[in-house]
Amino acid sequence: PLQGAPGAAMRLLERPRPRPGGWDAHKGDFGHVAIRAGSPGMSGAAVLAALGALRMGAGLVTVLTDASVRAEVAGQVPEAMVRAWEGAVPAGVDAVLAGPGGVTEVPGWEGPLVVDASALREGEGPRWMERADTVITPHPGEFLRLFGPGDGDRTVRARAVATGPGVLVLKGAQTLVAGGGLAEIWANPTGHPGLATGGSGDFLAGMVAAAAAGWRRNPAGRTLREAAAAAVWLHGAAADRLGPGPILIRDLGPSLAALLRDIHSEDH
Ligand code: NPW
Ligand code: AMP
Ligand code: MG
Repeated sequence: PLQGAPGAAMRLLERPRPRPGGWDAHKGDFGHVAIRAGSPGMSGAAVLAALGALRMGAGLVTVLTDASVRAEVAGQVPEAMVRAWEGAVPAGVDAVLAGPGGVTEVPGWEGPLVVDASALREGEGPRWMERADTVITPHPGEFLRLFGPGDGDRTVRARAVATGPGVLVLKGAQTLVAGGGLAEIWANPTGHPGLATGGSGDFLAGMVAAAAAGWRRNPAGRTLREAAAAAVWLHGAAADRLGPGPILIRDLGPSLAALLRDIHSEDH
């Protein structure tokens, strides 16, 4: 059941609807996602984030990774361009994801940004929530690292920290979406504990980054918060479609593809 402070404005996310030129349009409308991810021992996080972005429909994905794992990542995702990180985001990128797989620094990038995993550094939560065009995707442990301990349940805490323009995706069962200038909290009804396994959040972060790139290409459609929420809903629904029980995260890819095909064909 949903928990929240008495009288708190809260509602469940609904299935996102396709819109031409929106987050779920043809791949050319989605734009170019750069993924700053991966390090020795954690190249898989970069691979899964790239797959999440591509399955969400990103037009182009460039992975910017540690030179030592570049070939490993490239071998797993031939659809993505994979380059060694050289200190800057290449020209033409619409949205950047930073953090999965041990990446702690975020490049000097002013555009749409998704911050996840290792880039969610201690005490830096308030700074992210003040940044426009930004989505942060902490799990509860990362949330604690970002914002420190506080009073109240996670809904109360999400509302308390998400007062600026940044978007907060607080992951877990019934992931919360907050911020972006809206007081209402959204709770995600999709997904199951099979998602609680390595790589799940990395795949989601890639999906959110693709949604952010789509938003950048078509800002008159959904808001960034709505785009992020759509990715959260689809990530859970792709898991639901695989049935209950443990999930191999890369299987979310084909499941998401089938789900998007259904959503598109119902709409046309
Ligand atoms: P505890 O002790 O487990 O209860 P970290 P990470 C807590 C990469 N990966 N509710 C947890 O608490 C990621 O991308 C790479 C409450 C612990 O204190 C990152 O870069 C993979 N608490 C890096 O690994 C696949 C929770 O948070 C701390 C919680 C580290 O990411 C795996 C753990 O957080 C992984 O994605 C919850 N639901 N969840 C790859 N194949 O390359 C966690 N905590 O230390 O940031 O560890 O999330 O594994
Ligand atoms: P991470 O911890 O970064 O790998 O992210 C885990 C992902 O799995 C997030 O999208 C969570 O919302 C999701 N997840 C974890 N546990 C559950 C659960 N019990 N029910 C639904 N989704 C979950
Ligand atoms: Mg994670």
